[in-house]
Amino acid sequence: MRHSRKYDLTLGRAAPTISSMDESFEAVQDFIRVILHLDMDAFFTSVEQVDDPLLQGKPVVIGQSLRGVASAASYEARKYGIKSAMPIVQAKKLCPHAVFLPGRMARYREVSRQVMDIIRDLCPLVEQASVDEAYADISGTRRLFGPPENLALRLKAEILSATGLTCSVGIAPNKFLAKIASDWNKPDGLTRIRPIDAPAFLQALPLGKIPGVGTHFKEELRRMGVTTVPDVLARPKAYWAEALGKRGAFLHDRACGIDDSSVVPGTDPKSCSAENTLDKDTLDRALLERQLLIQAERIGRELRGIGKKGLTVTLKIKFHDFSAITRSKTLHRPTDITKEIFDAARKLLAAEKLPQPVRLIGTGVSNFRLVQVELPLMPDATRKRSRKLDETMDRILDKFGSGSIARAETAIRDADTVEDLLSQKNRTLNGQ
Ligand code: TTP
Ligand code: MG
Ligand code: MG
Repeated sequence: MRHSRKYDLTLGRAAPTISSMDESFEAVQDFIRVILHLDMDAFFTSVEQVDDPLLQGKPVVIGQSLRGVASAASYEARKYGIKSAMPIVQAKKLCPHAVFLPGRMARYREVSRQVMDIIRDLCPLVEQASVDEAYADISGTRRLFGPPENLALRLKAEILSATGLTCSVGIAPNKFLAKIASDWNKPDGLTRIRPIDAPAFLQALPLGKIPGVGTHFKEELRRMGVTTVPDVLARPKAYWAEALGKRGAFLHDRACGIDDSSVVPGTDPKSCSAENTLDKDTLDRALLERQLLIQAERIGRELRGIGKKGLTVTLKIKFHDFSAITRSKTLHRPTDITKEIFDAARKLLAAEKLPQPVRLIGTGVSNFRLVQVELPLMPDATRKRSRKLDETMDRILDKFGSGSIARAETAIRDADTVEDLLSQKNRTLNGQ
Protein backbone atom coordinates (compact mmCIF):
# COMPACT_ATOMS: atom_id res chain seq x y z
CA MET A 1 0.00 0.00 0.00
CA ARG A 2 2.98 2.26 -0.25
CA HIS A 3 2.31 3.40 -3.75
CA SER A 4 -0.61 5.49 -4.70
CA ARG A 5 -2.51 4.15 -7.64
CA LYS A 6 -4.11 6.16 -10.38
CA TYR A 7 -7.43 7.57 -9.36
CA ASP A 8 -10.54 6.59 -11.12
CA LEU A 9 -13.08 9.18 -10.21
CA THR A 10 -15.88 7.20 -11.73
CA LEU A 11 -17.38 4.77 -9.30
CA GLY A 12 -16.83 1.07 -9.48
CA ARG A 13 -19.10 -0.04 -6.69
CA ALA A 14 -22.90 -0.24 -6.79
CA ALA A 15 -22.46 2.13 -9.70
CA PRO A 16 -24.43 5.25 -8.91
CA THR A 17 -23.94 7.54 -11.86
CA ILE A 18 -22.07 10.81 -11.66
CA SER A 19 -23.86 13.18 -13.91
CA SER A 20 -21.71 15.19 -16.24
CA MET A 21 -21.83 18.83 -15.31
CA ASP A 22 -20.84 21.82 -17.25
CA GLU A 23 -18.49 24.51 -16.05
CA SER A 24 -21.24 26.88 -14.98
CA PHE A 25 -22.70 24.28 -12.67
CA GLU A 26 -19.22 23.64 -11.29
CA ALA A 27 -18.95 27.34 -10.47
CA VAL A 28 -22.28 27.21 -8.63
CA GLN A 29 -20.72 24.56 -6.38
CA ASP A 30 -18.76 27.39 -4.75
CA PHE A 31 -21.98 28.46 -3.10
CA ILE A 32 -22.69 25.01 -1.78
CA ARG A 33 -20.75 23.71 1.19
CA VAL A 34 -17.87 21.48 0.19
CA ILE A 35 -16.80 19.11 2.93
CA LEU A 36 -13.84 16.76 2.69
CA HIS A 37 -13.44 13.66 4.85
CA LEU A 38 -10.10 11.88 5.01
CA ASP A 39 -9.55 8.49 6.65
CA MET A 40 -6.27 6.57 6.74
CA ASP A 41 -6.35 3.04 5.30
CA ALA A 42 -6.01 0.20 7.85
CA PHE A 43 -4.21 2.77 9.95
CA PHE A 44 -2.47 0.90 12.79
CA THR A 45 -1.45 -2.08 10.66
CA SER A 46 -0.29 0.12 7.77
CA VAL A 47 2.01 2.01 10.16
CA GLU A 48 3.45 -1.33 11.25
CA GLN A 49 3.94 -2.37 7.62
CA VAL A 50 5.72 0.85 6.74
CA ASP A 51 7.97 0.65 9.82
CA ASP A 52 8.82 -3.00 9.18
CA PRO A 53 9.02 -3.82 5.47
CA LEU A 54 9.00 -7.56 6.31
CA LEU A 55 5.33 -7.14 7.22
CA GLN A 56 4.35 -5.71 3.84
CA GLY A 57 1.91 -7.88 1.93
CA LYS A 58 1.26 -10.01 5.03
CA PRO A 59 -1.89 -10.39 7.11
CA VAL A 60 -1.24 -8.25 10.20
CA VAL A 61 -3.51 -7.88 13.22
CA ILE A 62 -3.14 -5.51 16.16
CA GLY A 63 -4.00 -7.35 19.35
CA GLN A 64 -2.27 -10.32 20.94
CA SER A 65 -4.11 -11.21 24.11
CA LEU A 66 -6.23 -14.31 23.60
CA ARG A 67 -8.83 -12.63 25.79
CA GLY A 68 -8.84 -9.37 23.88
CA VAL A 69 -10.14 -8.17 20.53
CA ALA A 70 -8.39 -7.01 17.38
CA SER A 71 -8.09 -3.25 17.18
CA ALA A 72 -7.05 -3.31 13.52
CA ALA A 73 -6.52 -5.72 10.64
CA SER A 74 -4.48 -5.14 7.48
CA TYR A 75 -6.27 -5.49 4.17
CA GLU A 76 -4.43 -8.80 3.68
CA ALA A 77 -5.91 -10.03 7.01
CA ARG A 78 -9.38 -8.81 6.03
CA LYS A 79 -9.34 -11.26 3.12
CA TYR A 80 -9.62 -13.97 5.77
CA GLY A 81 -12.62 -12.26 7.34
CA ILE A 82 -10.69 -10.62 10.21
CA LYS A 83 -11.91 -7.17 11.22
CA SER A 84 -11.63 -4.64 14.06
CA ALA A 85 -13.33 -5.63 17.33
CA MET A 86 -13.20 -9.36 16.48
CA PRO A 87 -11.98 -11.57 19.36
CA ILE A 88 -8.33 -12.54 18.83
CA VAL A 89 -9.23 -16.19 19.35
CA GLN A 90 -11.58 -16.01 16.37
CA ALA A 91 -9.03 -14.10 14.27
CA LYS A 92 -6.42 -16.79 15.00
CA LYS A 93 -8.84 -19.47 13.84
CA LEU A 94 -9.54 -17.59 10.62
CA CYS A 95 -5.87 -16.97 9.86
CA PRO A 96 -3.38 -18.75 12.14
CA HIS A 97 -0.38 -17.50 10.16
CA ALA A 98 -1.32 -13.81 10.53
CA VAL A 99 1.20 -11.67 12.42
CA PHE A 100 -0.35 -10.57 15.73
CA LEU A 101 1.27 -7.44 17.20
CA PRO A 102 0.76 -5.68 20.55
CA GLY A 103 0.28 -2.24 18.99
CA ARG A 104 2.24 0.97 19.59
CA MET A 105 -0.22 3.71 20.40
CA ALA A 106 2.46 6.36 20.89
CA ARG A 107 3.77 5.70 17.37
CA TYR A 108 0.26 5.78 15.84
CA ARG A 109 -0.39 9.10 17.54
CA GLU A 110 2.90 10.42 16.25
CA VAL A 111 1.96 9.52 12.65
CA SER A 112 -1.55 10.84 13.28
CA ARG A 113 -0.06 14.20 14.25
CA GLN A 114 1.99 14.27 11.03
CA VAL A 115 -1.13 13.57 8.98
CA MET A 116 -3.24 16.16 10.81
CA ASP A 117 -0.52 18.79 10.39
CA ILE A 118 -0.55 18.23 6.62
CA ILE A 119 -4.35 18.57 6.50
CA ARG A 120 -4.28 21.71 8.66
CA ASP A 121 -1.56 23.21 6.47
CA LEU A 122 -3.64 22.84 3.32
CA CYS A 123 -7.24 23.23 4.51
CA PRO A 124 -8.76 26.27 6.18
CA LEU A 125 -11.08 24.61 8.71
CA VAL A 126 -10.24 21.16 10.07
CA GLU A 127 -11.91 18.93 12.66
CA GLN A 128 -10.02 15.84 13.76
CA ALA A 129 -12.67 13.16 14.22
CA SER A 130 -10.48 10.29 15.45
CA VAL A 131 -6.87 9.16 15.46
CA ASP A 132 -7.00 8.54 11.70
CA GLU A 133 -9.68 10.78 10.29
CA ALA A 134 -10.58 14.40 9.84
CA TYR A 135 -13.22 16.59 8.25
CA ALA A 136 -12.30 19.81 6.45
CA ASP A 137 -14.66 22.50 5.28
CA ILE A 138 -13.09 23.47 1.95
CA SER A 139 -15.95 25.61 0.66
CA GLY A 140 -14.59 28.45 -1.40
CA THR A 141 -11.11 27.04 -1.97
CA ARG A 142 -11.68 26.59 -5.71
CA ARG A 143 -9.77 29.77 -6.63
CA LEU A 144 -6.77 28.61 -4.67
CA PHE A 145 -6.70 24.93 -5.48
CA GLY A 146 -9.06 24.43 -8.41
CA PRO A 147 -11.71 21.73 -8.10
CA PRO A 148 -11.84 19.97 -4.70
CA GLU A 149 -10.45 16.78 -6.26
CA ASN A 150 -7.15 18.61 -6.84
CA LEU A 151 -6.89 19.49 -3.19
CA ALA A 152 -7.74 15.89 -2.26
CA LEU A 153 -5.03 14.55 -4.58
CA ARG A 154 -2.51 16.96 -3.13
CA LEU A 155 -3.40 15.89 0.42
CA LYS A 156 -3.07 12.24 -0.52
CA ALA A 157 0.29 12.82 -2.22
CA GLU A 158 1.73 14.83 0.69
CA ILE A 159 0.57 12.27 3.25
CA LEU A 160 2.02 9.42 1.19
CA SER A 161 5.34 11.14 0.78
CA ALA A 162 5.61 12.13 4.48
CA THR A 163 4.44 8.85 6.00
CA GLY A 164 4.45 6.17 3.28
CA LEU A 165 0.73 5.64 4.00
CA THR A 166 -2.35 5.79 1.80
CA CYS A 167 -5.67 7.24 2.79
CA SER A 168 -9.15 7.55 1.31
CA VAL A 169 -10.88 10.86 0.74
CA GLY A 170 -14.53 11.72 0.29
CA ILE A 171 -15.89 15.04 -0.96
CA ALA A 172 -19.55 15.95 -0.51
CA PRO A 173 -21.91 18.78 0.46
CA ASN A 174 -21.98 17.72 4.13
CA LYS A 175 -20.09 15.71 6.76
CA PHE A 176 -22.37 12.68 6.67
CA LEU A 177 -22.11 12.25 2.89
CA ALA A 178 -18.37 13.04 2.92
CA LYS A 179 -17.79 10.14 5.33
CA ILE A 180 -19.83 7.80 3.15
CA ALA A 181 -17.76 8.97 0.18
CA SER A 182 -14.38 8.33 1.86
CA ASP A 183 -15.51 4.82 2.78
CA TRP A 184 -16.87 4.11 -0.70
CA ASN A 185 -13.74 3.02 -2.46
CA LYS A 186 -11.21 2.06 0.21
CA PRO A 187 -8.24 1.68 0.21
CA ASP A 188 -6.56 4.59 -1.57
CA GLY A 189 -9.89 5.94 -2.76
CA LEU A 190 -11.12 9.33 -3.85
CA THR A 191 -14.86 9.70 -4.26
CA ARG A 192 -16.99 12.76 -4.74
CA ILE A 193 -20.71 12.86 -4.08
CA ARG A 194 -22.34 15.85 -5.70
CA PRO A 195 -25.76 16.85 -4.36
CA ILE A 196 -27.46 15.42 -7.41
CA ASP A 197 -25.76 12.05 -6.92
CA ALA A 198 -26.58 11.69 -3.23
CA PRO A 199 -29.81 9.66 -3.67
CA ALA A 200 -28.01 7.01 -5.73
CA PHE A 201 -25.34 6.59 -3.04
CA LEU A 202 -27.89 6.49 -0.25
CA GLN A 203 -30.06 3.83 -1.93
CA ALA A 204 -27.29 1.27 -1.51
CA LEU A 205 -26.14 2.37 1.95
CA PRO A 206 -26.51 -0.24 4.72
CA LEU A 207 -28.55 1.27 7.58
CA GLY A 208 -25.72 0.48 10.01
CA LYS A 209 -23.56 3.12 8.28
CA ILE A 210 -25.86 5.88 9.53
CA PRO A 211 -24.42 7.27 12.78
CA GLY A 212 -26.43 6.12 15.77
CA VAL A 213 -27.86 3.06 14.00
CA GLY A 214 -26.20 0.30 16.01
CA THR A 215 -27.21 -3.30 16.52
CA HIS A 216 -30.15 -2.52 18.83
CA PHE A 217 -31.58 0.28 16.73
CA LYS A 218 -31.22 -1.85 13.61
CA GLU A 219 -33.15 -4.65 15.31
CA GLU A 220 -35.85 -2.20 16.38
CA LEU A 221 -36.14 -1.00 12.78
CA ARG A 222 -36.21 -4.56 11.47
CA ARG A 223 -39.18 -5.26 13.73
CA MET A 224 -40.87 -2.26 12.10
CA GLY A 225 -40.21 -3.83 8.69
CA VAL A 226 -37.43 -1.38 7.85
CA THR A 227 -34.10 -2.79 6.65
CA THR A 228 -32.95 -0.39 3.92
CA VAL A 229 -32.70 3.34 3.26
CA PRO A 230 -35.60 3.19 0.75
CA ASP A 231 -37.69 1.56 3.54
CA VAL A 232 -36.96 4.60 5.74
CA LEU A 233 -37.87 7.00 2.93
CA ALA A 234 -41.11 5.17 2.22
CA ARG A 235 -42.49 6.74 5.42
CA PRO A 236 -42.61 10.54 5.85
CA LYS A 237 -40.46 12.40 8.39
CA ALA A 238 -43.56 13.12 10.51
CA TYR A 239 -44.08 9.39 10.88
CA TRP A 240 -40.54 8.87 12.13
CA ALA A 241 -40.66 11.85 14.48
CA GLU A 242 -43.90 10.51 15.91
CA ALA A 243 -42.72 6.90 16.21
CA LEU A 244 -39.16 7.42 17.47
CA GLY A 245 -38.87 11.10 18.43
CA LYS A 246 -35.53 12.79 17.75
CA ARG A 247 -33.91 9.52 16.73
CA GLY A 248 -36.59 9.05 14.07
CA ALA A 249 -36.26 12.56 12.65
CA PHE A 250 -32.46 12.18 12.58
CA LEU A 251 -32.75 8.84 10.78
CA HIS A 252 -35.06 10.30 8.12
CA ASP A 253 -32.78 13.33 7.61
CA ARG A 254 -29.73 11.14 7.09
CA ALA A 255 -31.62 8.78 4.76
CA CYS A 256 -32.39 11.91 2.68
CA GLY A 257 -28.70 12.90 2.81
CA ILE A 258 -29.38 15.89 5.07
CA ASP A 259 -26.77 16.93 7.66
CA ASP A 260 -26.41 20.55 8.79
CA SER A 261 -23.65 19.95 11.33
CA SER A 262 -20.57 22.13 10.97
CA VAL A 263 -16.92 21.31 10.88
CA VAL A 264 -15.72 22.24 14.36
CA PRO A 265 -11.98 22.84 14.64
CA GLY A 266 -9.95 22.63 17.83
CA THR A 267 -10.40 19.04 18.83
CA ASP A 268 -7.36 18.99 21.05
CA PRO A 269 -7.10 15.75 22.98
CA LYS A 270 -8.70 16.06 26.42
CA SER A 271 -7.07 13.03 27.99
CA CYS A 272 -4.53 10.25 27.48
CA SER A 273 -5.19 6.73 28.62
CA ALA A 274 -4.03 3.15 28.32
CA GLU A 275 -5.65 -0.08 29.45
CA ASN A 276 -4.96 -3.78 29.31
CA THR A 277 -7.11 -6.86 29.50
CA LEU A 278 -5.07 -9.31 31.56
CA ASP A 279 -4.21 -12.76 30.28
CA LYS A 280 -6.00 -14.21 33.30
CA ASP A 281 -8.32 -12.58 35.85
CA THR A 282 -6.20 -11.88 38.90
CA LEU A 283 -6.08 -10.61 42.49
CA ASP A 284 -2.28 -10.32 42.35
CA ARG A 285 -1.60 -6.69 43.26
CA ALA A 286 2.05 -6.83 42.22
CA LEU A 287 1.03 -7.92 38.76
CA LEU A 288 -1.60 -5.18 38.57
CA GLU A 289 0.98 -2.60 39.63
CA ARG A 290 3.29 -3.73 36.85
CA GLN A 291 0.52 -3.08 34.36
CA LEU A 292 0.02 0.39 35.85
CA LEU A 293 3.71 1.08 35.43
CA ILE A 294 3.72 0.06 31.79
CA GLN A 295 0.64 2.22 31.25
CA ALA A 296 2.16 5.20 33.09
CA GLU A 297 5.19 4.95 30.82
CA ARG A 298 3.06 4.90 27.70
CA ILE A 299 0.92 7.81 28.84
CA GLY A 300 3.87 9.84 30.09
CA ARG A 301 5.65 9.46 26.77
CA GLU A 302 2.54 10.45 24.89
CA LEU A 303 1.95 13.53 27.08
CA ARG A 304 5.54 14.63 26.65
CA GLY A 305 5.18 14.09 22.92
CA ILE A 306 2.15 16.39 22.65
CA GLY A 307 3.41 18.88 25.23
CA LYS A 308 0.52 18.39 27.69
CA LYS A 309 0.39 17.98 31.43
CA GLY A 310 -2.63 16.66 33.29
CA LEU A 311 -3.89 17.35 36.78
CA THR A 312 -6.07 14.28 37.23
CA VAL A 313 -5.05 10.62 37.21
CA THR A 314 -7.78 8.01 36.83
CA LEU A 315 -7.68 4.31 37.58
CA LYS A 316 -10.12 2.01 35.83
CA ILE A 317 -10.79 -1.56 36.88
CA LYS A 318 -13.08 -4.09 35.25
CA PHE A 319 -13.80 -7.14 37.37
CA HIS A 320 -14.41 -10.78 36.55
CA ASP A 321 -18.18 -10.21 36.22
CA PHE A 322 -17.54 -7.24 33.87
CA SER A 323 -18.63 -4.68 36.47
CA ALA A 324 -16.31 -1.68 36.36
CA ILE A 325 -15.15 1.13 38.63
CA THR A 326 -13.16 4.30 38.02
CA ARG A 327 -11.34 6.24 40.72
CA SER A 328 -9.65 9.61 40.25
CA LYS A 329 -7.04 11.60 42.06
CA THR A 330 -6.27 15.28 41.55
CA LEU A 331 -2.59 16.08 41.86
CA HIS A 332 -1.03 19.19 43.39
CA ARG A 333 0.37 20.20 40.05
CA PRO A 334 -0.10 19.05 36.47
CA THR A 335 2.26 16.32 35.36
CA ASP A 336 3.67 14.44 32.40
CA ILE A 337 6.17 12.52 34.53
CA THR A 338 5.92 8.75 34.39
CA LYS A 339 6.76 8.28 38.07
CA GLU A 340 4.11 10.75 39.24
CA ILE A 341 1.43 9.17 37.05
CA PHE A 342 2.41 5.72 38.27
CA ASP A 343 2.51 6.77 41.95
CA ALA A 344 -0.99 8.27 41.74
CA ALA A 345 -2.42 5.22 39.96
CA ARG A 346 -0.68 2.88 42.41
CA LYS A 347 -2.18 4.75 45.40
CA LEU A 348 -5.63 4.57 43.86
CA LEU A 349 -5.21 0.83 43.41
CA ALA A 350 -3.92 0.40 46.97
CA ALA A 351 -7.03 2.13 48.32
CA GLU A 352 -9.34 -0.30 46.53
CA LYS A 353 -10.63 -3.53 47.95
CA LEU A 354 -10.68 -6.12 45.22
CA PRO A 355 -13.90 -8.06 45.80
CA GLN A 356 -13.32 -10.20 42.72
CA PRO A 357 -10.44 -10.94 40.37
CA VAL A 358 -9.56 -8.13 37.98
CA ARG A 359 -10.13 -8.62 34.26
CA LEU A 360 -8.93 -5.27 32.94
CA ILE A 361 -6.92 -2.41 34.40
CA GLY A 362 -6.35 1.03 32.96
CA THR A 363 -4.81 4.42 33.72
CA GLY A 364 -5.80 7.81 32.37
CA VAL A 365 -4.51 11.36 32.72
CA SER A 366 -6.90 14.24 32.08
CA ASN A 367 -7.68 17.80 33.08
CA PHE A 368 -4.87 19.21 30.96
CA ARG A 369 -3.30 22.45 32.04
CA LEU A 370 -0.86 24.70 30.27
CA VAL A 371 2.66 23.40 30.64
CA GLN A 372 4.23 25.39 33.47
CA VAL A 373 7.80 26.48 33.64
CA GLU A 374 9.51 24.75 36.56
CA LEU A 375 10.48 27.38 39.10
CA PRO A 376 14.23 27.34 39.64
CA LEU A 377 13.74 28.92 43.07
CA MET A 378 12.07 25.80 44.28
CA PRO A 379 14.44 23.04 43.27
CA ASP A 380 12.71 19.71 43.40
CA ALA A 381 15.39 17.07 43.17
CA THR A 382 13.00 14.14 42.84
CA ARG A 383 11.04 15.74 40.07
CA LYS A 384 14.19 16.74 38.25
CA ARG A 385 15.55 13.23 38.48
CA SER A 386 12.29 11.73 37.25
CA ARG A 387 12.18 14.15 34.36
CA LYS A 388 15.73 13.33 33.37
CA LEU A 389 14.92 9.65 33.48
CA ASP A 390 11.89 10.20 31.26
CA GLU A 391 13.92 12.20 28.78
CA THR A 392 16.52 9.44 28.60
CA MET A 393 13.85 6.79 28.15
CA ASP A 394 12.13 8.80 25.44
CA ARG A 395 15.41 9.12 23.57
CA ILE A 396 16.09 5.40 23.86
CA LEU A 397 12.59 4.49 22.73
CA ASP A 398 12.78 6.95 19.85
CA LYS A 399 16.03 5.38 18.79
CA PHE A 400 15.30 1.70 19.28
CA GLY A 401 11.56 1.69 18.69
CA SER A 402 8.96 -0.83 19.73
CA GLY A 403 11.19 -3.89 19.71
CA SER A 404 13.14 -2.38 22.56
CA ILE A 405 9.91 -1.64 24.43
CA ALA A 406 8.74 -5.22 24.09
CA ARG A 407 12.09 -6.60 25.24
CA ALA A 408 12.24 -4.16 28.10
CA GLU A 409 8.76 -4.98 29.30
CA THR A 410 9.79 -8.54 29.97
CA ALA A 411 12.49 -7.25 32.28
CA ILE A 412 10.23 -5.52 34.77
CA ARG A 413 9.08 -8.50 36.79
CA ASP A 414 10.95 -7.70 39.98
CA ALA A 415 11.24 -3.97 39.71
CA ASP A 416 10.37 -2.16 42.93
CA THR A 417 10.45 1.39 41.74
CA VAL A 418 10.32 3.23 38.47
CA GLU A 419 14.04 3.94 38.75
CA ASP A 420 14.68 0.26 39.23
CA LEU A 421 12.56 -0.54 36.29
CA LEU A 422 14.10 2.02 34.06
CA SER A 423 17.65 1.10 34.92
CA GLN A 424 16.73 -2.52 34.20
CA LYS A 425 15.30 -1.37 30.91
CA ASN A 426 18.44 0.47 30.05
CA ARG A 427 20.43 -2.62 30.80
CA THR A 428 18.15 -4.67 28.60
CA LEU A 429 18.44 -2.16 25.81
CA ASN A 430 22.18 -2.17 26.10
CA GLY A 431 22.08 -5.94 25.79
CA GLN A 432 23.35 -6.55 29.33
P1 TTP B 1 -10.71 2.87 11.26
O1 TTP B 1 -10.44 4.08 10.42
O2 TTP B 1 -12.11 2.54 11.60
O3 TTP B 1 -10.12 1.57 10.56
P2 TTP B 1 -8.76 1.37 9.79
O4 TTP B 1 -8.04 2.65 9.54
O5 TTP B 1 -7.96 0.30 10.49
O6 TTP B 1 -9.25 0.74 8.41
P3 TTP B 1 -10.02 1.48 7.22
O7 TTP B 1 -9.10 1.37 6.03
O8 TTP B 1 -11.27 0.68 7.03
O9 TTP B 1 -10.28 2.88 7.65
O10 TTP B 1 -9.92 2.99 12.62
C1 TTP B 1 -8.65 3.62 12.71
C2 TTP B 1 -7.80 2.91 13.74
O11 TTP B 1 -8.46 2.94 14.99
C3 TTP B 1 -7.57 1.44 13.42
O12 TTP B 1 -6.45 1.22 12.58
C4 TTP B 1 -7.41 0.84 14.77
C5 TTP B 1 -8.22 1.72 15.70
N1 TTP B 1 -9.49 1.04 16.05
C6 TTP B 1 -9.58 0.40 17.28
O13 TTP B 1 -8.64 0.44 18.08
N2 TTP B 1 -10.73 -0.26 17.59
C7 TTP B 1 -11.80 -0.34 16.73
O14 TTP B 1 -12.82 -0.99 17.04
C8 TTP B 1 -11.69 0.33 15.46
C9 TTP B 1 -12.82 0.28 14.47
C10 TTP B 1 -10.52 0.99 15.18
MG1 MG C 1 -9.10 4.27 8.80
MG1 MG D 1 -11.18 6.04 10.96
